[in-house]
Amino acid sequence: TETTIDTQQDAKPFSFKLLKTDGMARRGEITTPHGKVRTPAFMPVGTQATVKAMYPQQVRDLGADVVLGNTYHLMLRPTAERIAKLGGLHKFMGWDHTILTDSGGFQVMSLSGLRKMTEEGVTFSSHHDGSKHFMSPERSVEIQGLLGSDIQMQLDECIALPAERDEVDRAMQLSLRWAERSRAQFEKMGGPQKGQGLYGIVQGGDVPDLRIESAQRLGELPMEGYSVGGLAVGEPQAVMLKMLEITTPAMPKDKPRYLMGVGTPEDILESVARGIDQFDCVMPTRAGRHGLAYTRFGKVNLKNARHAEDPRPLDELSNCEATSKYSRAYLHHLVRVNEGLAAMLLTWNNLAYYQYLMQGIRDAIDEGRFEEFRQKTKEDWARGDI
Ligand code: PRF
Repeated sequence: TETTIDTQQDAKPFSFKLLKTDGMARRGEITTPHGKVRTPAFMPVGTQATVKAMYPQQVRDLGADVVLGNTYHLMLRPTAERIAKLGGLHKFMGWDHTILTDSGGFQVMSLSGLRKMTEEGVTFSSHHDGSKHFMSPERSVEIQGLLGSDIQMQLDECIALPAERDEVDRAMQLSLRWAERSRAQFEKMGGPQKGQGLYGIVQGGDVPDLRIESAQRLGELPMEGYSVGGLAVGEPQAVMLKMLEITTPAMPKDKPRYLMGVGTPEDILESVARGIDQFDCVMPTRAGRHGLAYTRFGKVNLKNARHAEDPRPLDELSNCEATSKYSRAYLHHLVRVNEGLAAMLLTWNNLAYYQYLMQGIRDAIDEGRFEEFRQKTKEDWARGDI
């Protein structure tokens, strides 16, 4: 008989272990070809194959197990084919841990110029040079496979709120059909054999029965995980939390649940309390580049003149150097003169705070004191920075 060595067949399958629950909050562990992801997890955003203003090793040292990349940006520049030729996204960006990629559906809607949506897919013009491109559920999964993404997203249609029920229904049904096509392509690409995962995306806007239908029908498809999309798109926070309360009980219990593009520290805490396991958001990185620091005692706007002669660090008890070593006066100065180090230090601080929050959440669930942790954390934020 013939012996073949196929390393891809040896890959451990994608898996999710639910380790502990505390109320609706869940502690878990995802295993991908690039290691383990402790959940609840915050995934720093690395849209253009970089978490802006951070070295990959710094992101890792803060406790991130996974970063997010974007199909939309990378397909335009430097292209998925070029990244594949260079050995895949992990090698390209120097990140040897898990990578999750968004499918491009959301970015096409929010960033591209002219676009035309059909059953087949979406034709759009690049926000760089106006060049025309086509994205289908199959093409999106193909690109994510070329990138070598460990956790891939189906192509979906996310619409802004408020919207008419008929429009929400149409986009949700289209997203369900695209979920099936994405799954077929993922299997064709050998994703399961490589130990990768494909997540379906629940849509349904702010319409309860559409959310439930989307979650249930998506749950019948054999995905490695399920995302909640179409929230944090213009609706009040209370509406988002209400939708989560309705949606998560209709989702599979034995698979990870990812709330896309969320959010503030408070959004994260409240969403964990409603059964979410994974998050991503540009908030900590973008705010860091705009002079805003997240701390245990809420937000600090370092542009403000009140920091000009303040010798205190942001939080002397933090083990992040950016947070504990540099004075507010210095950070204020760097922000005011628009130095690159301002973005570097504040992004570092913000990602450190987000990962500190996630570790606190995980420990609290492990020890069955999530509710107490939630109250204490909110009290600290309410106290404000003094
Ligand atoms: N779909 C996809 N990506 C997303 C969203 C979505 O609905 C959101 C909505 N908050 C953020 N990112 N594919």
